[in-house]
Amino acid sequence: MKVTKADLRLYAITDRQWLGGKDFYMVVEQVLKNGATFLQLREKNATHEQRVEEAKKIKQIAAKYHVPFVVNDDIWAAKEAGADGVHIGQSDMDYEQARKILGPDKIIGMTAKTVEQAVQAEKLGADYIGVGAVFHTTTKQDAKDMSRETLAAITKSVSIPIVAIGGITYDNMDSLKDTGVAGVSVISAIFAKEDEGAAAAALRKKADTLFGAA
Ligand code: TZP
Ligand code: MG
Repeated sequence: MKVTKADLRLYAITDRQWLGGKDFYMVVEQVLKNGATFLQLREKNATHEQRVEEAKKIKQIAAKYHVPFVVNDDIWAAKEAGADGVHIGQSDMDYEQARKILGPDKIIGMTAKTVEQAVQAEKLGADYIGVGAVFHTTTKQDAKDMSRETLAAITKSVSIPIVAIGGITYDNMDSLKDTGVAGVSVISAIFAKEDEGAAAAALRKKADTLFGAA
């Protein structure tokens, strides 16, 4: 298994818009040093070339902390930078293409919002699934939050590990405890904080107690 449940305990997704003048790579390093178990580079406004350069640098930092590192959407950037894999949305085409480009050993994560999509993602060969939005979020404009019942039904329907996403904070993550998720995936709960490292450490500690220390 390329991605374990423990890998998904605290899944950090980058978003530069929150960082102001801070050094992106220093912040990423703080987040990894303080307990993030998975990292996704998600920079929607970057060009492909910028993304490749960023991914190359982040790959080194993630490797130093033995944390799996994937690139959002840009399969070729993941390939060119030698990232551990890619995270893609809801398209079979994307999956087939990504697997062809990256090969059997790389991680491909997919997003799912329904049981049908989750089952399909597992069937295609996805290594893990991101499910959400589980709470209201303003970070992704088109994200709609789902019921706890839908989330639990999705986790029951597949055997690959699932990470919850969308509007998750230190205070609200308790309600995800018995939904079957392996962990939580966050953007603003880390990157919008003054001290990103401290935020990651607190989230990790709580995630370990909620989703089982490993
Ligand atoms: N996909 C579904 S919700 C979301 C994405 C990328 C945004 C999550 O951001 P935040 O700040 O953790 O709510
Ligand atoms: Mg996407």
